[in-house]
Amino acid sequence: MAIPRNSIAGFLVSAKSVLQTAIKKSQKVTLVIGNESAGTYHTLYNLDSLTSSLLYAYIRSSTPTPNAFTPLYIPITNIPAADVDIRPEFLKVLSHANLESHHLITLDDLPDLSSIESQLPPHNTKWILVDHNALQGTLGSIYSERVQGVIDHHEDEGKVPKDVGDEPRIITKAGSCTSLVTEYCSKAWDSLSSSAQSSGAAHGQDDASGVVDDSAVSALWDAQVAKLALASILVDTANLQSKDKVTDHDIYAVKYLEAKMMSAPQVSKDFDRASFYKEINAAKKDIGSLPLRDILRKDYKQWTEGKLNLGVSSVVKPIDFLQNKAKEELQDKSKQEAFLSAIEHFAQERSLQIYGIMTTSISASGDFQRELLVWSFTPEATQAAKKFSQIAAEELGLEDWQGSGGSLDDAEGEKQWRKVWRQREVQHSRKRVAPLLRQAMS
Ligand SMILES: [Mn+2]
Repeated sequence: MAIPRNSIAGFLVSAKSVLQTAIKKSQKVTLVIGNESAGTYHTLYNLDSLTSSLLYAYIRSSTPTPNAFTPLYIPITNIPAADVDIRPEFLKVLSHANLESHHLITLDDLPDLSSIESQLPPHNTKWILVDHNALQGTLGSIYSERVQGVIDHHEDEGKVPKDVGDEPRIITKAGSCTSLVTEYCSKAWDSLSSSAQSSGAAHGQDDASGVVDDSAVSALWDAQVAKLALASILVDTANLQSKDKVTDHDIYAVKYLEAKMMSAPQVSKDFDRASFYKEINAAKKDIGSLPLRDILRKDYKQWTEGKLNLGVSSVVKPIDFLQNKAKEELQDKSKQEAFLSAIEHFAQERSLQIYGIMTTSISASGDFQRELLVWSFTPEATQAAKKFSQIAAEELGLEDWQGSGGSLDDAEGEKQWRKVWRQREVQHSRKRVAPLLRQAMS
């Protein structure tokens, strides 16, 4: 039994309420989930995971197989609700499908992790993985036996059973997992579009469309979902220009999704692939409206070496921007004081002995540039930080830095130590800088 056809927004509203009822009344649920954000350590969860789960759940719920575990597939966005708002590219993409962050079903909508086993017992659940193929973390420890289906473009970890019944077990190379989901769902989606079985009741909910007949409504809903999916594929393949990423799956999916969009003039009339790609990509860097704390935790990783905790934030704006941001938030201080007190607080919240900030930006003359800040807070950490500045100086091309508000260095003390550099060897990202810091700590 298929659920009545609806817009993606309407679909998510019903799916959220079905999940709430299922938790309360101990009913069965089918959950579709993307790559996890790996707890407090880093934030991998990206657009591809989001749109893969939305597309799969939306199409499969409208066209379930007769012996499906449940007719409804609920897409779980594998991050807390608060983490949606620190991803401007999510908000931008969602807006193209008439969605807002509150529509998403996030980890906050699952029961409290301490009681999750009692409120959402494993035998009541079936999980489909998209954009990864091994359920991780707390969810993995409770539900990994209940995974019965996967579509992914990472290396097969062999965790998903070979026999997954009516669900797919597709793990193959593609630029974007969303391309594989599109391909898998295309037949079902086409039958859905052609039957245009939109429910009469749903018309009232579709406020933005202003259309009346069923096929036009259905075409608009299709186009909105297609645009969501398209955004991920374009971002993951650099607008199909990245030679080492693009596969035939991606090329097929982009064609397919654009055709779906073209059937709804409201969506397709101003559409241009290159400018759409540019718009979504620009949104990733549009962090100006976020509070400083969210900017620092948006792309953050943490490690422990011996007794020392190290945290490193990567930021797509220069330190001057961060100082001005801090000043806006703490107006009675100078911008240096405001910035330093904000980042010290950030490090304290996470019990860090060493905190680093790596920035990337484009200079006025168009050059890609990097800055690196390292701050140690204890004598032991200070030894490590000084050691880092010696062993890494040459490889990273570290040069003294001065911002518009002057130097931020405090390189005299034994207890605390702080230094900001311009990093001339710009090819080295956190993937290289963090190991160098950890090496100095051990
Ligand atoms: Mn992916």
